[in-house]
Amino acid sequence: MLDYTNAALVIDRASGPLSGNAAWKSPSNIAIIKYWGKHGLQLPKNASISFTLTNAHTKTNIQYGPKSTKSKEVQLSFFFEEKAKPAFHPKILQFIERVKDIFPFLYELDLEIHSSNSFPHSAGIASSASSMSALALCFCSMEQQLFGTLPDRDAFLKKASYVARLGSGSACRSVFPSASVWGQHTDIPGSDDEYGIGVEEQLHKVFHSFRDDILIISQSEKEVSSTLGHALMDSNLFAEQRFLQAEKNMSALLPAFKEGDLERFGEIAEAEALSLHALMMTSTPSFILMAPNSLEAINRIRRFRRETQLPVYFTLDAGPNIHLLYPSDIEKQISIFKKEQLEELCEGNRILDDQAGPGPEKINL
Ligand code: 2P0
Repeated sequence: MLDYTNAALVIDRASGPLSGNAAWKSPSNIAIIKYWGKHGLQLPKNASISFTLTNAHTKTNIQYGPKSTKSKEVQLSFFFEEKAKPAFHPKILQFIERVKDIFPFLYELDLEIHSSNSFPHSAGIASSASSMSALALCFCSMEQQLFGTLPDRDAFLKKASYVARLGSGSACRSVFPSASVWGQHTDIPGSDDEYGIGVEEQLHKVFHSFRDDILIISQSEKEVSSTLGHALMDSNLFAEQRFLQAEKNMSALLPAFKEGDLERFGEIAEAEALSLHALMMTSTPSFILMAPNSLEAINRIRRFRRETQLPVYFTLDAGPNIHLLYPSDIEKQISIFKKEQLEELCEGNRILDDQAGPGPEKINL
């Protein structure tokens, strides 16, 4: 077990200036082997692997200064897209509470947080991975600025991933380029339940810039919160089988990732997405998170693949939107397919193009 608690990280030991800012741009990610079911403090029931996205990201800037009151509470003001959003305070305060022994200095400063998303508000896209990873990276930068204790890049990212996990499980996979594994798995040396690891070097290069275009089938809010979704696994009749299935799928996916075996990759990606939805359908209460157009898109993708022999596949998150997965060298053919057959299935004909990318970026202000 890693122990990042550090009572020495308090302001009277700080070596740097007490005012400053820390800013990061951090991406969302899309899981290919899904995390669904957790235990303890944000620990996964099975290992998962995801592509780190590029265009879907959150930018967060924390301006901090000496605390202006004697209150023991965290002094926070939060702005989302330049508007004060006190409604977001409880979620951020809960996150800070969870990391209070890791970053005790957060309680000794005034914090003004500005955040914005690159993707539209009402796109039905979960923002917890990008927003929580951006916050975690900012907290680590503040530690480095105030105490100089995180100079090493690998140690910095490992801690950021650990901390991001405490904000939202999937967020711990957002801090590495191309792809990340979270959760202990026998086939992956260094994998751990407490933080994600980067696995870019284990991917064939066809996957380095793999496309993930998001078909916005519905832009409404998620019907099932991830908290509820994970909790439903505690009583799902198929849970134990599911965790075994995920483990096997990971073992089968890793060689496909290494060799660039697109067919095997696609088969596993689709099976994982449909299993995730099957689990929600068989939970009590039960949820059907696909919409009629999700199913129509899946059928069209499979038909197009059969007819053209092109390696285009899909995955889904816990919602109706379809993620279209394909290698970048067939972009032209897929662009025509999207225009002719998929756009009309999307709300406002909306498709957000994205791809695996370089991971978070520090913003120097
Ligand atoms: C994943 N999802 O692996 C899976 C697949 C959605 C479907 O992780 O409660 O927001 O914050 O740890 O990470 C969504 O759940 O859940 C999720 P919490 P999270 O990406």
